[in-house]
Amino acid sequence: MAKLSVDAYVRGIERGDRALLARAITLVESEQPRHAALGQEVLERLLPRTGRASRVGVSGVPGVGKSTFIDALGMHLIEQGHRVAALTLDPSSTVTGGSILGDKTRMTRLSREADAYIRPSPTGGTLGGVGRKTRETMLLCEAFGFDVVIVETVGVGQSETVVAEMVDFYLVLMLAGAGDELQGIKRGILEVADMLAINKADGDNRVAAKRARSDYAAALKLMHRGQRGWKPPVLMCSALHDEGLDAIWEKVQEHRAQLSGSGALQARRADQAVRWMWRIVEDALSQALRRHPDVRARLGALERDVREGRATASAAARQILDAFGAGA
Ligand SMILES: Nc1nc2c(ncn2[C@@H]2O[C@H](COP(=O)(O)OP(=O)(O)OP(=O)(O)O)[C@@H](O)[C@H]2O)c(=O)[nH]1
Ligand SMILES: [Mg+2]
Repeated sequence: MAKLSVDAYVRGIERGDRALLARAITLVESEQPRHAALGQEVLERLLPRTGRASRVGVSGVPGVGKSTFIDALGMHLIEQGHRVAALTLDPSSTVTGGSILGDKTRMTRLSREADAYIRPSPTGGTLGGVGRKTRETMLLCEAFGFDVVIVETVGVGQSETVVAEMVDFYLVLMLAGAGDELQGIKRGILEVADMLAINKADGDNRVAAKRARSDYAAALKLMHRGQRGWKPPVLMCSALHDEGLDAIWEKVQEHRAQLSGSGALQARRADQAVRWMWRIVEDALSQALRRHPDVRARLGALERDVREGRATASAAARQILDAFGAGA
């Protein structure tokens, strides 16, 4: 890749050069410190152009229909004059893995649109790193002029919290008839969701979807969530048959209007930015610790001692921290 200056990247993105957007994202994602630093400079320069987009997270178990949903919703939004970026974050796959390629093909309509941009977010590295890159990619897309950024993530493990921490609106897609266990739905996801939508509410599945809808609505009510005045609604849709998507988007806008009016949107983003800062710090600290020669020299033996009951976890932890020079 020929070297470009920070200026060239910034100007390229300002004038809407998609190839340069893609290259800037690659820089930000890079594991190579020099490239990553250049990416940071580009991002810093573009920061004033960010912040204007609607940031929406779409989560749910594999196969619930996230990509189909984003494809269909994205088309609606483009018809309304929006410009849509869709980022996919899947901690269980790598960029070269099948599922990412699958995502491209599953958003077939959106991927042909000039006003849309689809980009898989690489995983690998630590979780904080994953979230960081996706978040920074989101900011680059905003600076480029996408006014809706949708982040797709499988709602398992910690990726859901990482994504919830970078969006304005967190939508969880659900299936009717599948047990909560199967859907990996823990209390946690219900706590961060701004809306639940029962997808595949079509054909024979419609009745079950209605039942699931009232069950989840009741479950949410019991939780007494009204976080900053917003009560997460439970809707139904069929991404495949393009039903219920307008109603969902209306709710997203209602949420935005309500939170902007009260200043809660600014507050949410401010909290997210601070938490993001800490994630980066904690991530860097943990990497530095694992790389530290004195720590590395003792790690294997200490882990074995803990595993086999010769040392307590706290005693071993203290030795690791001492070796790192951070013992208290
Ligand atoms: N009947 C029905 N099928 C759907 C609907 N939405 C998606 N599907 C189908 O469900 C399958 C999975 O859809 P995807 O959109 O790839 O699901 P996903 O959640 O993105 O899956 P991963 O990215 O693998 O986690 C596909 O065969 C879709 O055609 C729907 O509303 N109704
Ligand atoms: Mg998908």
